[in-house]
Amino acid sequence: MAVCLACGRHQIEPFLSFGRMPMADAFVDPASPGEEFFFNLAVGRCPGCTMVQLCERVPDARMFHDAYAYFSSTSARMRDHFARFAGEIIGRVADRAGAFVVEIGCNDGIMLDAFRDAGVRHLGVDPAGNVLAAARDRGLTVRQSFFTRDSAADIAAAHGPADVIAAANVVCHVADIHSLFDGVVRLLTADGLFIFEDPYVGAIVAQNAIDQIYDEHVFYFSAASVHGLAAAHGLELVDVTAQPVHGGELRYVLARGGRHAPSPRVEEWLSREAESGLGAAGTYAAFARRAAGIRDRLIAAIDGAAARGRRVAGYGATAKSSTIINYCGLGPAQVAFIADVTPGKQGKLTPGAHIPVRPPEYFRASPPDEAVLFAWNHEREILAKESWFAARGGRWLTYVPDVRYIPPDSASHA
Ligand code: JHZ
Ligand code: ZN
Repeated sequence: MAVCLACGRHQIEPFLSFGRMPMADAFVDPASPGEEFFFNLAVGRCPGCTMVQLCERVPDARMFHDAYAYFSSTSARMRDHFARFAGEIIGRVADRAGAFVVEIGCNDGIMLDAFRDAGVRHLGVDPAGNVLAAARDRGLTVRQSFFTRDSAADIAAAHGPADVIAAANVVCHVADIHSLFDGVVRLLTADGLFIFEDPYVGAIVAQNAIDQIYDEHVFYFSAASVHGLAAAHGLELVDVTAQPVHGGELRYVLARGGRHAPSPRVEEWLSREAESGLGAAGTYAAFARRAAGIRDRLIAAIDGAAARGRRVAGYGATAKSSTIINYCGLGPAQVAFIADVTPGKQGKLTPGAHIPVRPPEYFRASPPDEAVLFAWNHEREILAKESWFAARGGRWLTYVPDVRYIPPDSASHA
């Protein structure tokens, strides 16, 4: 039994176990397969602070290294999202001469571009050398390291305090969350803001997004759990807004206690969560039961397609897909290949299941009859890009919030 990483006071209560799972971004090179690393993927809830978190973790250095598989700039819609996010930050610091913005986990620089263009002093911090090289090539100022209490002190000494510290899809990845928060407290100016966004556990539960659960996602935040975490570090949650990306996220704005008047939205989110029972054990027990149903229906849909002689492939070799694919026990016999635009994933095999990853050109040259949309959070972008697929009779299959075809199944296909 593990102790809660957030409050350190209670044993986590596991509510969903996927069994032995590979690392979600550990694509296998068929030329040098090596030995894959497996761990027990299970999530639990803290009965004290309600933080949802992994019960067992993979060491950081195994996940975030110089061959990191995910490049943030692969989605045009996400580029727009981050341009808007950066625009809001630039608006907040516009009146401060020499303002300094730090982004934790900047990846290939998808958000920092806007600071460079606006002439705002910035620093991107990321442990993964390969994605950071892409950011450096874009003329961005970056530093290769994890963001910890020590590296934050080094950054403060070298560059001065930060007016804004931003992070997107990063804070929920950091098991040593107290080191990260200590670092934020050290680096932030007196009136500075720490703004971060991550998948919202309320959206994961509401949408049955079971594949958001994988090694890199250590925490599944709510307004209530972030509120508690902030308070433990003398910070205050001063704003919360919903973001329609990655299946539904919350963006949290934190400041030193008493320095910024909180928006009424904070109370609204906290009461909404309390009223809906988001922190309650029963919410997660029910979620775990629905997970098993989705697995069974997805296997049935894919087996049913094969029984009708239809060829099935996938689209988007996402980190998320590792969970659903391995949980369903799928392999290349069921899903012939997965199309993905990321050059570093192409030619590789998916973790555990060993489904080949191919470029989208292969999907176009050799289209399947049915395509499982593993990048379901990019549905609009991908279906628009590949509109020819449905037009020629291809069918998209998704499993969020439940197993269904897009557009809905019709008798003509049966
Ligand atoms: P996408 C990663 O998760 C890992 P993943 C990480 N842990 C995290 O939290 C989120 O990102 C932020 C491809 N694609 O965004 C690119 C196309 O091929 O759902 C990606 O491989 N064509 C940091 O991997 C994948 O799909 C397209 O048109 O679950 C999408 O991955 C588009 C839009 C994407 O995140
Ligand atoms: Zn706790």
